[in-house]
Amino acid sequence: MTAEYETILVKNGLSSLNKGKLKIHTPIDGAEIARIATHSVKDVDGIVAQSKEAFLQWRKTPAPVRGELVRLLGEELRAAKNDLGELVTLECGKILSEGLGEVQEMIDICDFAVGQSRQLYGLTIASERPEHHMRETWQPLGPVAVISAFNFPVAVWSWNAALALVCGDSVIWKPSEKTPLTALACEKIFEKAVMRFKEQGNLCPDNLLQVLIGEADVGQALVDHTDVPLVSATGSTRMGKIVGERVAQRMGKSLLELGGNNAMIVSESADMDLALRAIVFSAVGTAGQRCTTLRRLIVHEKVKDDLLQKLKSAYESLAVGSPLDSKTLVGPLIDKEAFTHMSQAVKQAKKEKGSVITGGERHNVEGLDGYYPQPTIIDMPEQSSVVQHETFAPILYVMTYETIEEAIEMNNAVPQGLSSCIFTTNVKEAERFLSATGSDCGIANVNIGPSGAEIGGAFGGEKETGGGRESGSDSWKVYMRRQTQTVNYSDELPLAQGVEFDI
Ligand code: UN1
Repeated sequence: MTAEYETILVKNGLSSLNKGKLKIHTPIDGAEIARIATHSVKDVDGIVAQSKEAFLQWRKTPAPVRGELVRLLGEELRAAKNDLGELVTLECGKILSEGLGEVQEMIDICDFAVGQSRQLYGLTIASERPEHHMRETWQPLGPVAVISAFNFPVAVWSWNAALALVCGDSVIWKPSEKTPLTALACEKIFEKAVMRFKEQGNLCPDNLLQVLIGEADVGQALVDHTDVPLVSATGSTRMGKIVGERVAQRMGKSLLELGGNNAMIVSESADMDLALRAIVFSAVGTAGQRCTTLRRLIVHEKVKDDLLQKLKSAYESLAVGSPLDSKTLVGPLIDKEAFTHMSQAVKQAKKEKGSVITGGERHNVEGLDGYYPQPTIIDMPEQSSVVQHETFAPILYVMTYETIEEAIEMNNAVPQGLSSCIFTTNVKEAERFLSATGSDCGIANVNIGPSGAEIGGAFGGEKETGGGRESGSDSWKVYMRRQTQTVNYSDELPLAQGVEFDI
């Protein structure tokens, strides 16, 4: 391990982690950076029991006071932004600017959740009976399991945790086994916030946040636990189908944020410079490893050749290299397996009559033994099988269209439904894309790429993306139990619907 890596670990309070069976490698050059202990299936019961105990106390804390803890968490994250951002880069390989952006996303959701802590609004409802009150109240739910993926190792946890905490829930976090170090660093940051919260004279239960490190079997025990009313899981559709089914078996709630296969329609009237920049960021950023990554370019046949030519030269000028280097725009894929999937997809695309416009291979970065991908564009005759599939790599498939109706149909003709966008200066096309007969995705943008959403909106998608919504808007409601309350303050007992039942 280099001195630079060592410094990043030390700054995050993670020095000399060299015991345990889980080996962590940085995707930058494959070096082992830590060994850590893992939990086993038999630990899960105890962890859930502790979480439940924490919940039983925490739910009694007034919501705005719970918000104060999250405010302090936001402050601690501000202080830790640079260090944690570097750790994100070291552990998952995204470029430093994106690592920092990810921590900013955490800060943003903390701010949002603090405001939300004073706005857990219910309703008062008109009762059909005289001298009766009806209302809808949102109550804390219980221990919430958060299963996060390697590609947003900390932000997605914070979307869930910040809201769950103000809603009165405790949190058990199972990070990806590829990125547990960032989770351990966040646990330490959270502990600092708890300490300051207590110094202010507030009560805070132990084990409000617990990090559970382990493989699929440990995750499964958590998912199956009946004392965990909500499982929020981010990852592949394959994983989500297993989690969703298991949680449904025990009638729990799940919040699933799964694969995307996001498209951009580029109309004849589009501002091509704008489109070009948006395409490159959203298709190549994070080395194509966002669930919101642009994977399908649906371009009007009249502008295709020109756009492809510009794209090709933009792609070939991109700096591929160490994500810690500020000039780099494309870092490594997470591991060898990810590169194998990329190669298989390129091979399959060729079989399906695609022609590779640029890229397709591993990029050799002098002195770094990581899996650096060449940003890849493949011209496809149609949205054949490989295009239907989410491959977590910087591969952009390009198809053409003639009419806007056809383009929208193509946008919707995949199993996933996360994000989508159109580049156009034609208001009719834009509004059609945003209408009930337009994009079928959870996110639909005009003149903005499909990735890089702000936290203020609800984040998530339809179909195989899993249907969950997290982060902004009213996503907080999933972390609470909705209760309909009716109070009779009369001397009579009128029954609803006029039913008579005299005894
Ligand atoms: C993910 O890839 O799981 O919209 C989340 C975006 C980010 C979040 C991506 N704000 O691209």
